Amino acid sequence: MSAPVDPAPDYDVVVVGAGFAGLYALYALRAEGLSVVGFESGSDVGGTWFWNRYPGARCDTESLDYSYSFDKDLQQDWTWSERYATQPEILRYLNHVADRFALRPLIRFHTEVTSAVYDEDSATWTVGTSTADTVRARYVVMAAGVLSSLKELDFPGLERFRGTRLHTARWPHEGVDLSGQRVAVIGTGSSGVQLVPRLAPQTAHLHVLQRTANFSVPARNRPVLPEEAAREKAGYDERRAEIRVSRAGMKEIPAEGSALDHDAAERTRIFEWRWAYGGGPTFLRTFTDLALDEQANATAADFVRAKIRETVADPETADSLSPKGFPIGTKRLCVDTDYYATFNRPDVTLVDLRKTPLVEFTENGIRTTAGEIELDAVVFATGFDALTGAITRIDVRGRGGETVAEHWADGPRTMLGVAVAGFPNLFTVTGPGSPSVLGNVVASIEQHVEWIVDCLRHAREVGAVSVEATREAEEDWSRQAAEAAAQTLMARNASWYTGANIPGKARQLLPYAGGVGRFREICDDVAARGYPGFHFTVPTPTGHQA
Ligand code: N01
Repeated sequence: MSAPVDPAPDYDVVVVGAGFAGLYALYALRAEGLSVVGFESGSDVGGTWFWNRYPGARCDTESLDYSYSFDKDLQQDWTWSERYATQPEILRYLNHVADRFALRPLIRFHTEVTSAVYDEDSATWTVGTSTADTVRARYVVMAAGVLSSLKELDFPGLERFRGTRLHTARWPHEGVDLSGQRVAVIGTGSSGVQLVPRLAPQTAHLHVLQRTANFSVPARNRPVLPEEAAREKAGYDERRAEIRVSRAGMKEIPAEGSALDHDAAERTRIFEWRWAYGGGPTFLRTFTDLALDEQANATAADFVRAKIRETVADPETADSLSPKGFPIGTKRLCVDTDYYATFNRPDVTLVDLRKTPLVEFTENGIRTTAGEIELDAVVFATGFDALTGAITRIDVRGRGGETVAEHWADGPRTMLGVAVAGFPNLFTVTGPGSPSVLGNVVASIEQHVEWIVDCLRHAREVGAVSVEATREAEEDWSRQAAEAAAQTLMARNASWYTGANIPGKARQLLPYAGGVGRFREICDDVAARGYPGFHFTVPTPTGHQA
């Protein structure tokens, strides 16, 4: 490490992506006085909420929490209309943020970042794109999303199918009219479960192709009443302060102790109350130990299975819809409005792929072992290469030409989910090894971006041209993340949380399971102690790095 340092890259920072993370990174870095440019493959801002326009798409963290806290006037001026905002409303919000803070001019749209190569001599990144655009920057901030890289569609014979093909995460912006058509939805995760009740009333017949039944709980969505909005806004500072130190980054109804401390009747009464009034994924926090203890977890799983049997009229369909063989919540809990009841419609058929596996696509539909299903359209709700895919699909090369994909071949290793050893001046927002998807991701995005800005300020104050996580720190954090994972049931099950949905992907719990509040404390402590675990390279007076 001793070479002249190039003083003049094109920008201080390149930000990849213009969703919640990218927009806030652009805002905060510019406010720090840094020159920034954003690249976004879409034609506009929004990220996840730009792409996932399928009917029924909405958030399952309460809107009051799933929104930026960095600007008090913004949070006072914006009023959410529903407890859980729809995709169009969240996209309107992000457009409002982009305009209000004049972020759009910083972003080059229709431009996908394809490569980022670190030059050790000049301590800069050269960022290549799908257009002719190439820029050189001191830092790169990856804000490309945690659920944005699509899982490959590897269905036999797919190219033969002559009907319409749709993907929930690439839904046509002009919408699509499926009325009177024979449609199949493949996939029953969060996207499929939201889509199915909305498609069923339109289509002539809807076939829901389910490989693994997952648990779903009711959203209990409702309008936000004006007096409620006023009350929440008056107490917004306290609400935000509370969620910053919370386990999941959102306001919650307190848990009722251990599930095993109550007798069966009392436990059921408490579950019933949550089911009716709680709403959303906080069902998993009805008791303190549902995510940690198999016996406690089984009480929640049994409760939801009983609800499915109560709701679905046909016992065989109810049985197929009942998840088996894994604890509730170890695959991301789904949140729905009328999902199970939709299977009581005569024009909806559940195709249980465990009983009748999908064989191939044909010209006219899909063949399972039970025969051919004739279709006009197929919707893929088949998921993502979560947390790592958006980074590894880019040719990111650090020291010695090593790629991030190579570095993570045996599973992602990071320092605090924000930095990767051997990749100086590269930051990942809500990357693997941070709480990320295990809670309100917007709260985690703000925490990570603010930490990155503080770190870059520190680099400037000490005159550093590069900052890099050390290998020892990365190893140590990976060990701590693995220890936190080992406390949970989630780490033991096959799901996208553990990389199991992508063939060949190394298996480990991708996010940090120690909680949002605890993670913030750890990050703040690292900053307060002058960034142990990070190496800051300061040029010597001769213009060389040391
Ligand atoms: O994707 P998923 P998603 N043949 O991976 C099936 C967030 N989100 O888009 O389990 C047949 O969860 C697969 O089956 P299996 C949220 O974090 C939030 O639904 O692998 N089936 C599964 O059923 C969520 O978890 C909201 O056996 C195949 C489904 O496709 C994450 O995004 C809304 C298959 C994929 O489910 C991803 O959700 C939407 C194959 N070859 C998304 N391949 C909110 O509510 C895959 N499947 C906030």
